[in-house]
Amino acid sequence: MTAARTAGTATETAEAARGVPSGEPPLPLLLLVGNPNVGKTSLFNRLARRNERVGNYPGVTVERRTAEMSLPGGQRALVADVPGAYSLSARSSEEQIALQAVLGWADNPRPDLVVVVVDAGQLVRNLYLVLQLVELRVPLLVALNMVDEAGERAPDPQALGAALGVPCVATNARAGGGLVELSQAIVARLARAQQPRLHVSYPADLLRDADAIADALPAAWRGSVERDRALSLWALTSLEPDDELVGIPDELRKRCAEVLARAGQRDIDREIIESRYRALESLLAGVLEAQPGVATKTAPSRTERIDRVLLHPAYGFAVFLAIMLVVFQSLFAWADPVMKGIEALFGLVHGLASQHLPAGFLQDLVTKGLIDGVGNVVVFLPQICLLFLFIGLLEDSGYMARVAYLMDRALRSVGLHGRAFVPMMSGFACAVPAIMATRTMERRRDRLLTMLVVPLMSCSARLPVYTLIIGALFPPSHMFGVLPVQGLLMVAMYLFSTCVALIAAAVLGRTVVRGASVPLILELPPYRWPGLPSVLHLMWLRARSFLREAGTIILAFTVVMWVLLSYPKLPEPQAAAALPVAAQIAAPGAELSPALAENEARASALEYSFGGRLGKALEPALIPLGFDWKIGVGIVGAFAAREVFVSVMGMVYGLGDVGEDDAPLRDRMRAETHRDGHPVYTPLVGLSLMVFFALACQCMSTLAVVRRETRSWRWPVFLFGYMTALAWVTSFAVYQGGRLLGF
Ligand SMILES: Nc1nc2c(ncn2[C@@H]2O[C@H](COP(=O)(O)OP(=O)(O)OP(=O)(O)O)[C@@H](O)[C@H]2O)c(=O)[nH]1
Ligand SMILES: [Mg+2]
Repeated sequence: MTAARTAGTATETAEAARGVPSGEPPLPLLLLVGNPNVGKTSLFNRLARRNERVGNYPGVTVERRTAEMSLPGGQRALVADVPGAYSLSARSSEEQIALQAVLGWADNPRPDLVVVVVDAGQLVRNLYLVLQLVELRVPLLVALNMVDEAGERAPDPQALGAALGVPCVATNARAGGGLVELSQAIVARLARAQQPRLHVSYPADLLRDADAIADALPAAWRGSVERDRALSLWALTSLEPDDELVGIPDELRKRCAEVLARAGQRDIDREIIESRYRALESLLAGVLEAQPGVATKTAPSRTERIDRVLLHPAYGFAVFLAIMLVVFQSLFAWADPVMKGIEALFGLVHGLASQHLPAGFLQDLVTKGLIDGVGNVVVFLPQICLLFLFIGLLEDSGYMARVAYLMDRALRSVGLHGRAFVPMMSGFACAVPAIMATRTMERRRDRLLTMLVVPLMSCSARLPVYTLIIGALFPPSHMFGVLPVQGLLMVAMYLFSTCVALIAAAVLGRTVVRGASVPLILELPPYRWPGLPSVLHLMWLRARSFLREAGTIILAFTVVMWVLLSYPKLPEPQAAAALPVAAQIAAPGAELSPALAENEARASALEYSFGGRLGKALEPALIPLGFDWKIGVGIVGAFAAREVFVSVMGMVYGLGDVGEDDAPLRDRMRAETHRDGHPVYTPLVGLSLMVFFALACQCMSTLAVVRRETRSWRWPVFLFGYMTALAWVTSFAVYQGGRLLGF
């Protein structure tokens, strides 16, 4: 192996990071880098037989991942996948991750071979990064990926490799083409160093500037003259007073500032970029001249033709709304049979448990607490699966990026960074990865603003709550005879949350986190047939995490809530005394029917419990929103995780009412009345409740991830406060406004 190794403690750290027991020779480390959306993770998955997330839009991977792989001849190696980067300027945090991984900075082990993945159809743009890597003299190999898609436009790998002086292999990471050749090239390249051929001629002034700071570079970074020069140019263009790069010596920063001050009016960035593009143009002219017609495209491509409709300001939105409607209506229509099956299954288990367990505390805990509580949540599994199937199909086809394009104006007009789109869309699934996806943004201000509004997007945990309420209070019907009302309401909730998120961004961006917005330079990926395995894999991951959550957090809180709702028990004399009073309130002067008496006795017991008292204590704050104390209990439970609302409501009505014990929750909610006989759940209450759930910050994991990403408690506290206040005020406006209008 010829790769340079850092000596002493640096090597030890590197080996520890590779998980190699001391004493054994370290495994060679391959690093996959490249522009966003070129297929790095697809290649990583192929090489290491992993199943990491891929998607047809830039910025899917946001963290470094390492795995073991085997090479021809039985040799083992480590392969690492990092976020995509257009260059190594390190202005965004993904570029920083890529740069540090390439150079072995900040506790990263230094790679033995950098495999730069290139989109064969986008050569000019992709080669800029290749050129930077060549200049840094890192051991390099080019994987010319997506050759299937580039078709005739793909350059000849031999010719390109010869021009760069770097081995080059054609691959199709999606279908697994060219992998054997790639592995062989990796083995050959690990065994033998090769001098790259690509050379950039920079203006003499620039070279003098670079040489003026070269001796301030730390000794551990330095190498050949070319490498030192490349690092100096990098430092000149990348070091900024507010960058978050660690380990940069003060002397280097000082020297750069002096050179830049001396340069005066000269635009150093431009001089560098222009010189590099000149070098690339002449290189490509050489490579491509053997393939006439490669660079010139004539007929509009399939993607361009589809985009004429889907990006059209009017048709584009119409198609978007139609797609949303189809998606959400099918959540109701298609999931229903499976949901009924799951309900029946839990009913069966409930029945069995009641038969076999002795009556009393244990039976109640197991049947009413555990089985019903978890069953009421798990029943939404088919909808979660369907939602992620659709999200996966839309993402992988490249359509989601078009939605970003359509939304870009709206995003910018409220002061959000154009790149906020990816986190906002991911927010439809779950706020936690969405908040992590804000790492693609360069400025802290943009990241913060996006983090503060992403939790407003309707995540999949809200889906069970919406479905329960819509299913209970809005019977299936059609508007104008064709548009399904349930689906429309669901679309409305999603649009509502998006609009509120945009408005919140506009307000917060002008007050709490001020700053101007940056235009979106979004690269639209080509349309592709979604890869079914990766879509199904995404669906499975989500289903698994939903079930895991149902079996852990939700289960735990359900049990806690069950105990709170069951204890303390109403003392016997009080229970007896409560009856006539309750009956008197319920129907003055009337005979007390046994069913009503039983019902009232249970309601009094519920009110007497800790949970009931908590709900009662909150009732004054909730009545203006149209909620009674029982809903209050559900809302308290939901602050742990939104789905807990569903299980708590199941218990509240299971414990507090008589009736068919196995009647679905939505039927029981529909039948629930106040003591004066009015229904508790009117459509207006349902709407107010959905609005509350859309806007309140009821998710501990979200707060934890904001704390982690901002490294401060200030922002999660602020997030929680503002969202909860917003939820209360908006529900209040909806409920009171609706009543004024006579609903
Ligand atoms: N046709 C074709 N599609 C590919 C190929 N390699 C990857 N893809 C598709 O390209 C898209 C992007 O793939 P990823 O592996 O996520 O790309 P990435 O470089 O890791 O992307 P980021 O993490 O966002 O930087 C996915 O839709 C893949 O299915 C290929 O060789 N041919
Ligand atoms: Mg990736």
